Parts: sequence; C-alpha cells; structure tokens
Amino acid sequence: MTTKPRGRVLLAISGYDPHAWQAAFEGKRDAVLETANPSDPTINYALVWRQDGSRLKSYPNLRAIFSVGAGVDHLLADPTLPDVPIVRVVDHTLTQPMVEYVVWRVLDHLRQGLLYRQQQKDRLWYEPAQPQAGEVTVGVMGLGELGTAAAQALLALNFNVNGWSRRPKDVAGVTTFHGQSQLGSFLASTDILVVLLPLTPDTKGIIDTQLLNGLRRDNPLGGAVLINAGRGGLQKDADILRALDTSVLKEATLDVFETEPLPAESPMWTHPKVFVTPHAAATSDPARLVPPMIEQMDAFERGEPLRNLVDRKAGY
Ligand code: NDP
Ligand code: OXD
Repeated sequence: MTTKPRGRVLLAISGYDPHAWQAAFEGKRDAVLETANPSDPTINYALVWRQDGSRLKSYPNLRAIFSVGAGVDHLLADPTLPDVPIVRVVDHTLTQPMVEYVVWRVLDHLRQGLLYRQQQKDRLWYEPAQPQAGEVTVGVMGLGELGTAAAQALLALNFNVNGWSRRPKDVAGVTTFHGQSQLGSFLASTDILVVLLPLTPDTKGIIDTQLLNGLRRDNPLGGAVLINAGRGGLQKDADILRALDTSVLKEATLDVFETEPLPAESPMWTHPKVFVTPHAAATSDPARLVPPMIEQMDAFERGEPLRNLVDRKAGY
C-alpha cells in the first residue's frame, strides 16, 4: 500500500526567527523557508507572520494558511492573500501568558507600582490611600479567547469586571456590553480599561480622545487607567499622551504601539505615567504551537475540518 505524501509547509515568517519554527517541524513534516520553484505544487500549507501575502498566491495547491499568532490583521490587510482557510492560534500556552500579563499590569496599577518606583528613586517614604480590588471595575474590551480568560482571572481576584464585545455575550460574573450603542455605558462604569480587541476596519483607532474621555475618572484609584495588549493600530498614541498630560488618564500600560518597534524618539519611553513593554504580552513559542498545527494538518488530510478558523468578513 502506498501512503499519500504529506503536504509540505512554507514558512513565511518575519519578526520571529523562522529557523526556530522550521526546527519544530523536524522529523514530522517537511517545512521550508524558500522554494526554488515559486509555484511549487508540493506546498499545501503556509505558516505566516507579518509577510507579504503576494508571496503565497503563486502556490497552486495551497490548502490553508496558519497564522503564527492569534491576531490575523497582518494577513487580512493584504488584498492578494489567497482565498484559502486561515487558522489562527488559540492555545492555552498563548492564553496563559496573556492572563499573567493582564493580571500583573492591573495589580501593578491597583497597588501604585508606578508611584512606588518613583518614590524609591526619590527615597521617599509615603503611603497613599490603597483601594482594594473589590472597589475597582476593570473593563475588558474584546471578550474572546484572551479577554474572557483575563476577565475570569480578574474576577477570581475580586475585581468587578465589565466586558465589551461585538455581539451579545454571557460570561458568568461579568457585566457584559456589546456594540457601539453600549460602548458609552461600558466606559462610564470602567476604571481600568484592558484592551484585547483584534485590529479590524471597525476597531482601527478606537482608543482615541473620545473613548478615553468616556472612562470613569472619579474612582478610588484617583483616575482612569489604560492597558492595551491588543494591537497598536487600535490606539492613537498622540491622544493617549494628551489624555495622560491632561489627567483624563492617570496611567497607562502599553504593550503595542502605532509604530513597532517603538521609535527611540517616542515620548512614551520616558513618560512617568507610562509603562512600556515591547509587544511581549504573549509570545508564540514554536515548540509549543507547532505540534498542534501538525495535528491539525494531519486531521485535515484525513478529511476532518480545520479548527480556530478566521472569519474573513468579520476580520478576526
Ligand atoms: P478573539 O477573536 O477570540 O476575540 C476577539 C474579541 O473582540 C471578541 O470578543 C469580539 O467580539 C471582539 N470584537 C471584535 N471586533 C469588535 C468590534 N468591532 N466591537 C466590539 N468587539 C469586537 O481574539 P483573541 O482573544 O484570541 O485575541 C485578541 C487580540 O489580542 C488578537 O487579535 C491580537 O491582536 C491580540 N494579541 C496580542 C498579543 C500580544 O502579545 N500583545 C498576543 C496575542 C494576541 P465577539 O465575541 O462578539 O466576536
Ligand atoms: C499575536 C501576537 O497576535 O503575538 O499572537 O501579537
């Protein structure tokens, strides 16, 4: 009996080390960085991160695209992307670090981390009023895989939690809001805003002056706090800086920026009210993520449906 050859994988990856992704395929499936023949008929899959989609359109037997991350804005922005199913990352090894990141940053803002770091520099012994989690409401924008897990972890810490999504959603313990019509009420009852939205035409630039003005400022923290770990394109950096300088915002944690890497001249780097991380909230690890991708390819070749598919029309 002859066995059907298993489809080869093209690695179209930048921003991560493509060799590390290739190594994770070793001995399991043939994965290549380049093909000598740009219309190589043996390529059935592409693993993609921030690459020019036009590179993919010449492969006649491409059957599916796997995004190396949860977000797929890097793919959908490209009009030449072949019309094949797109699988994105949904995996506890990506969800867990995002939950850790959100909990860490929310607790740091609650427990006055920025203030204490400055006080230590100044050798200042001063204890400000300390609200407790139960007196503070965290609003999670984007109640998907990551947002829901983060909301649940925050509930376990006794925070009040609001959630905002595109469609109505029921998450135990979370006060949910959806759509543009309920955005105002969501913001008006939120003290710490955690953004875990995908970047789509509808969400681009959503974190602007108008949105930040809508947050609840009169709260036990002494001001509204923003944490964006979604995408830089969701925010207007200049509006955030203005909100910080006019006390519309008390503090911000930003993992993502309009331009990445954050340019050396950006005032974000040195702003006393901003905590910067380099798009590192949850990083895709090839050793952890390639095995489930291979399982999906194997199952697909047995005739089973692909999972974690992107809805191209919705944009995520
Ligand atoms: P999901 O697709 O599971 O969830 C997206 C959520 O956003 C859903 O609740 C969806 O609503 C909501 N949403 C989408 N569009 C709108 C809209 N127009 N109005 C209101 N709500 C909207 O995504 P994940 O949770 O897996 O990931 C979220 C994002 O996190 C990724 O797209 C990526 O950009 C970012 N990310 C960042 C990382 C980092 O290291 N900084 C790491 C990993 C991801 P509904 O439930 O109704 O569909
Ligand atoms: C992702 C990311 O989308 O790392 O997974 O940003």
